Amino acid sequence: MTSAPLEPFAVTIDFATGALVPDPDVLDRRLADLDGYFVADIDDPGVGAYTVHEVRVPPTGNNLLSSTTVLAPGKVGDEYFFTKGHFHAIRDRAEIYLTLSGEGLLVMALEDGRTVTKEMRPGIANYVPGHWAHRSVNTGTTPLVFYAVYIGDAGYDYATIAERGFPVIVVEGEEGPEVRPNPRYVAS
Ligand code: S6P
Ligand code: ZN
Repeated sequence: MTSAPLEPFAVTIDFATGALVPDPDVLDRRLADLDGYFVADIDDPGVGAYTVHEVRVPPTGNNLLSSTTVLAPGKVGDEYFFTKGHFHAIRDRAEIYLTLSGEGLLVMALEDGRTVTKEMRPGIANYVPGHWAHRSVNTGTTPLVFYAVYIGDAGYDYATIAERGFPVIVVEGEEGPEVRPNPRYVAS
């Protein structure tokens, strides 16, 4: 069955702030929402971690959803701030991240524990194939802003990451960011 055509439209993206015009659906994540995700304890749960600004489109398999994410700089213990990270509920759904400002790392993991980490900086478009969980990490001192485009029915599986963690963590080392095994990772 084919659906009726949508009306073409455009949004304006501020590359520095991630704000959209129009910007009807903004999700606000605080450190409290990341309770249990970091190795160290969170000092101040009220601190803002990231916002997600969604372009409003029906979440169906014939559409492309998109959003900007604005991830604050900061650390909990030695770990840089990150997004929760998720598999897509429909596992094989792919996604593209285009970094607009800031710097960071995109950590991706398969369910068997294999990981790939890629640089995020303005102008880099990262391809996240289906089946790879993905988490963005802000390793810089300014907000990390990126634009994500994904298949509309991808959905979210947060529970697997919440329960098992990612196989690796990103910490501040002597000479910059280091990717290390996550001591709290629960292998399958
Ligand atoms: C959606 C896409 C992004 C993230 C956003 C926040 O498939 O990957 O829009 O939702 O970066 O991360 P998270 O892990 O909290 O959804
Ligand atoms: Zn995703």
